[in-house]
Amino acid sequence: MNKVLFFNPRSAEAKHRFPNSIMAVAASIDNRFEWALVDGNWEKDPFEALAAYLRTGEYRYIGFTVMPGPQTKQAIPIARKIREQFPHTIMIWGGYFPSNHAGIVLESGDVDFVINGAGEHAFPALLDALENNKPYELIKNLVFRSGEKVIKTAKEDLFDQDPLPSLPYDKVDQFYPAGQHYLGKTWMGNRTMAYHSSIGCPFTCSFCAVVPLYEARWKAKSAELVYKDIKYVKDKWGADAVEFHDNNFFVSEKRAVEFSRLLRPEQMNWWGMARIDTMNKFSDASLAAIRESGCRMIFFGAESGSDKVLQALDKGGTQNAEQILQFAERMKQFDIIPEYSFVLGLPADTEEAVWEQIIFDINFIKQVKKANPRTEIVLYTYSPVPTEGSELFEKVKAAGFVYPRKLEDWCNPQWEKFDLRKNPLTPWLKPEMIDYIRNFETVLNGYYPTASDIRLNSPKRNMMRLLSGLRYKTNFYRFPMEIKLLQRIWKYRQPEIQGF
Ligand code: B12
Ligand code: SF4
Repeated sequence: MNKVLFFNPRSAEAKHRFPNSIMAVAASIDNRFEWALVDGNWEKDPFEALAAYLRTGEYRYIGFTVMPGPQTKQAIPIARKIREQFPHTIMIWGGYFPSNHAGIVLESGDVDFVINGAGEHAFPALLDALENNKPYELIKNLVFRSGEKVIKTAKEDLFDQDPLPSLPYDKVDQFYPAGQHYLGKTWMGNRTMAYHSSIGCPFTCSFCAVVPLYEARWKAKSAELVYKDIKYVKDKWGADAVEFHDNNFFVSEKRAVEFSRLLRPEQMNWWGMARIDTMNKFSDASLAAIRESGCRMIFFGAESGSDKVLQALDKGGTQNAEQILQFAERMKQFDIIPEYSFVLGLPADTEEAVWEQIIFDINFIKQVKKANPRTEIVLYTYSPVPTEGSELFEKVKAAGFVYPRKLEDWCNPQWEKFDLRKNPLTPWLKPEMIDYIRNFETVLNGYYPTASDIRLNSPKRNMMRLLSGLRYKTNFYRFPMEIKLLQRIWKYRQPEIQGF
């Protein structure tokens, strides 16, 4: 039987976490195929590490997981080298980048198959077909080339998560001892683990990359199973905090509360992502139970303070500006820090309208801070994802925005910045607007330094606040060099780039 080699390209500079994407698909073939893992986060020369396995001649299949940004930067050139030096290897990519950009990935000629969305059924089915020379054309969630054509098969319904095979923690530990590699020091704990307890999201926000993959579907592991996995990692490797990487952990109030009750005796801090309108419906008793179990901070997509923009973003219809402010206020009584992300720089009919929206949202963010100064703010600039058919994406295309035409172009520094949602190449967003947003961000981070930076002690925080106060209060954000200098010296962290 041929073996399978998995590659997790470098995704962060530090604080590496369990490669959950690879672990989910590796679990699905664990009892049928021998497999090995190369984690680009831990290899000086990841190509060499992969090549060492491939030279044995035992590995016919190689699976890459690729999210946009830094992972593409490592994945693209390495895939090319593998194609050149090991041409008989069958290369299969999965994850958000290839799922959303399958055409360009396959047209490169370096990748043979893309798994579009969930891989737990599609991947073993594909390997079975290839091993046994059977047709693969009817396997769901698959994209491949047939001559010059790119063929996308039907999407599979999301399946129940509990019956899936257990995550291969012990096997991963053999390649990269988990205690030293996958539990990091964060503001929540000394040995923070990452866990992914549900797949997809039931909403259809028009700017979000999750929508084309999971088409408004969501399936979760039961509270018991999530607890069992976390307890396993705690008992075996000493995890003392958990980051939930689910797109939307809190879809079910019942599950969140059940899980909280189970976790409470373990005394672990935790963090997850949610929607404001969903959580605002949670009872006070539920929110209290969640906090008592160790939940310290929750990430919410606030997106904008304008109801018109929220509508254009298709935020589900029930989230509005008033609610965003009130909810920030409500979280104070539970001592849970709300972490609000905003998407600035959406397309509008005129340049003035783009400016107006930016200034409006910046002022709104200041209102949020007034309502609850502990609210953490994460500022993104809108980087289009191909949410085909949405009004927003139609507007984006009409404005002349185009994605790179070749896979290797995604490695250009400008497209990397696009992925980081810091400096998108959208035609309506002028450089001075980006400067304005980034300068405001610097002043905001100076006046309200993030609670998640464990290196910033009180004197440093006070110093930054003092330095930024006048600018913040007078809306003067231009050239905040003095704050930038301090942030550089103290290596101020940005959660959205450097990991949660
Ligand atoms: C963890 C994570 C990170 C971490 C990386 C962790 C680390 N320390 O190494 C950090 C914080 C660094 C990060 C950063 C970024 N991330 Co990120 N990240 C995630 C997150 C939350 C979880 C990924 C994960 O483990 N999923 C769990 C697995 C089980 O799900 P999955 O990946 O979808 O895998 C399934 C399928 O896709 C498929 N599959 C996946 N891989 C493979 C491989 C093979 C071979 C096969 C067959 C199948 C397959 O099968 C799996 C099981 O069904 C996702 C959101 C999410 N919930 O997935 C965002 C997400 C992938 N990130 C995203 C982005 C944009 C980024 C950034 C580029 C930008 C940003 N500002 O956020 C930065 C890059 C900065 C940087 N320095 O790397 C976006 C991608 C959006 C898009 N346009 O496609 C996502 C979807 C978040 C979002 N909702 O917007 N990220
Ligand atoms: S609620 Fe969040 S994860 Fe779900 S579609 Fe909207 S932005 Fe995406």
